[in-house]
Amino acid sequence: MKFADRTKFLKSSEIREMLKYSQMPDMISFSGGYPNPHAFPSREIVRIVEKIIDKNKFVLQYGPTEGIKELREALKKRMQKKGIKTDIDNIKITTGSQQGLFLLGEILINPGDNIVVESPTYLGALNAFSIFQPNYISIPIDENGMKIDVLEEKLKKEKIKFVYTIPTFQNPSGTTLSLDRRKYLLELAEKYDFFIIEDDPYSELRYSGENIKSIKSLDKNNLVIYLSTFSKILCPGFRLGWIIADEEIGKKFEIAKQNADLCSPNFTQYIAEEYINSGIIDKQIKLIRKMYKRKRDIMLNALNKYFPKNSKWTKPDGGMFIWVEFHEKVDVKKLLEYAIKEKVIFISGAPFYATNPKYNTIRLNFTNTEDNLIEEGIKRLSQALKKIKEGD
Ligand code: PMP
Ligand code: G9A
Repeated sequence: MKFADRTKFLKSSEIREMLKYSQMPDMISFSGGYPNPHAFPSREIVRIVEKIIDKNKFVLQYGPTEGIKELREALKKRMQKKGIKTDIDNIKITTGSQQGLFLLGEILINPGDNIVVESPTYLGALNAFSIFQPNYISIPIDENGMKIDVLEEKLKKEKIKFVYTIPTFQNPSGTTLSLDRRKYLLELAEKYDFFIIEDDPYSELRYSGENIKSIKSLDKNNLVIYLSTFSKILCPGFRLGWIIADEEIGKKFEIAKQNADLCSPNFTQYIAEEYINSGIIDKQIKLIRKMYKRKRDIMLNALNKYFPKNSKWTKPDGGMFIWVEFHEKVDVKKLLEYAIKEKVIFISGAPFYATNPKYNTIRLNFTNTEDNLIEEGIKRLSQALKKIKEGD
């Protein structure tokens, strides 16, 4: 056998697989959670590069594994404004949050360890963790996020290593964990001695409702490992994220990162630092919110207009996704085949479940489609739905 035994647990990402379809001419893609390219601050990036490239000899150099100090300082201040008090030594820059998830899996998961995930959850996290062979415990969600009372019942019977949660504008469902549940989760983490991995790429993208404190900002005992990313507030092409963790985890994480990629690019880190310190970031986030709010509303209206009344969908206050649950008889695999013919794509819901997938669910991204094509795409999807019903 050529490959290592653990490659049995390597799973390819449905999001990546759909990329080939999204590049076809005339295809309307609601698949990948891609920011809108019009939301990238391209001109500002050019100006920043011109400003720093000749002046700073470190911009094109290798850098420290934990990330450049200047960016960690800028993030420390920014995090403080969000109620997260941290020292720069506890902040580690990552090559996207995806790397953060993978390296956390590497340093925390033993084969067979119980880890708790939301049901559904971000499939990229499941794929990153799975190679380390955890035993997944899935906890259902409702419109207020993970059902913490169901978690508590599990905890009475089983010891767990950590809970992985995307509490704000979750990928894939768009739902948000209520403040009460955040507090309740923290109480359980203390009582039953486990970590919380709080994955927070979307909280800056709020379009309605009131801000809710991050779990990390409520955490007095260093039980929360926090991850965030520049992918949705600057651009994913930079491949930059960060984690905030206590000293012990941070040190081990840093060594794992040394071995993975030595360091994240200095080039993009210096640009990100200037993007924060110049204040461009806040203007840009305002613009992004305005654009995405409009797109969310167009998609919700179109769903109301075209989708069958026996299906239901989430109404997110932010983020990038709407989660649809069809009538049980709808076979989403078939729907995708018909949808591709109608020139519209989405991501099937099943791969977002660690256990017991619901095959009648789909995820719709609303950020990367032109306004005038969102309604058209939903109309095409409803036509595909009608066709599978007719057995066409
Ligand atoms: N976590 C979640 C919940 C995500 O939705 C994503 C991708 N959008 C990531 C992590 C990875 O993001 P990135 O590597 O681009 O920072
Ligand atoms: O679609 C998402 O959830 C984010 C993007 C992931 C990817 O490009 O694989």
